[in-house]
Amino acid sequence: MYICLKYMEKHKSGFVSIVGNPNVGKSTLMNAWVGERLSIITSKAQTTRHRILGIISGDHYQMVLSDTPGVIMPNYEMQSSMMDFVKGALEDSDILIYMIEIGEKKMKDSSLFERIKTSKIPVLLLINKIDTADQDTLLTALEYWKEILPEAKIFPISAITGFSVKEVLNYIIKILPEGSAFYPKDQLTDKPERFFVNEAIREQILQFYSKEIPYAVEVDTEDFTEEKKIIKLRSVIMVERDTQKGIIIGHKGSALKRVGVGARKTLEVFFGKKVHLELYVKVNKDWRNNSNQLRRFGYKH
Ligand SMILES: Nc1nc2c(ncn2[C@@H]2O[C@H](COP(=O)(O)OP(=O)(O)OP(=O)(O)O)[C@@H](O)[C@H]2O)c(=O)[nH]1
Ligand SMILES: [Mg+2]
Repeated sequence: MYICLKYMEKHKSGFVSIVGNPNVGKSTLMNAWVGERLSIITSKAQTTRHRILGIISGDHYQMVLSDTPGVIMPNYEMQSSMMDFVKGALEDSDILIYMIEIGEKKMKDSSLFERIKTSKIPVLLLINKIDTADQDTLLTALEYWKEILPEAKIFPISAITGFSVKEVLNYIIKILPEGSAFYPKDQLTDKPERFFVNEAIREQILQFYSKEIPYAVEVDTEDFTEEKKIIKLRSVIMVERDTQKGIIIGHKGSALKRVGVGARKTLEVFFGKKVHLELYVKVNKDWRNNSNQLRRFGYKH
């Protein structure tokens, strides 16, 4: 009797987390691998505030990626919750991706870095943004990091140009543990549709407003009604103070309108449908330090 080995390939699955300093390109890499804009990307630090799963499945594997907030030393309760997402991701991963950008020397929280350094699971160190550096800078970085993290497998990559992005994915699939799938094979993420609406609006706010404004903002989508040809949305932009409300709205509502138009365009591509978006602005005093509000917005469980 013949048994064809090809068809006996064992199924692999595992949790893979991407952690690192803010703005190094974690979300850019996750989106490139998943092939969807699951995480918002901006040039500002602390763009990602939640742990966002991106599920990548093939016939013989499933890799459950976690994109996480950039590591910081928290000033607000919200930021402490963001760091709890990072710690949670470190705790339940099978494989850890520690992403740095070229030129970077250390993590913003040394105790978290110690955990990565002494981690019992495989660690991949991805040196991102190599499209911005010359060969000498890269060689210096490789030598530096080999000494700091001798156990890690190091890959220089460019998440934006795609350099080595596929190779790293193939390597991870190779070392995933054996096991069955955790999620249905056609599922892409754990987050509900409203989450992506909130994030698309926050992305516009991060892009358009300067200084503290984007960090004082939270978005809550109160109504999500899907009809045959259109999705109707009503979302509230929450700020901490009256002065911030005025800035968000702008002269005769012009600034708010710009946010709405930008978010609508993003969401029409994301959902593949026409979108009608109504935006409101409300003051929610000191929400970043209020446990109940943080629970309501999904920062605490
Ligand atoms: N030149 C270059 N820029 C990159 C690369 N990858 C990401 N970026 C840019 O770096 C900035 C930050 O990217 P994100 O993916 O939002 O970074 P992040 O690590 O998720 O940031 P946080 O969510 O704030 O922690 C954006 O402007 C990206 O376009 C890369 O390979 N090369
Ligand atoms: Mg991010």
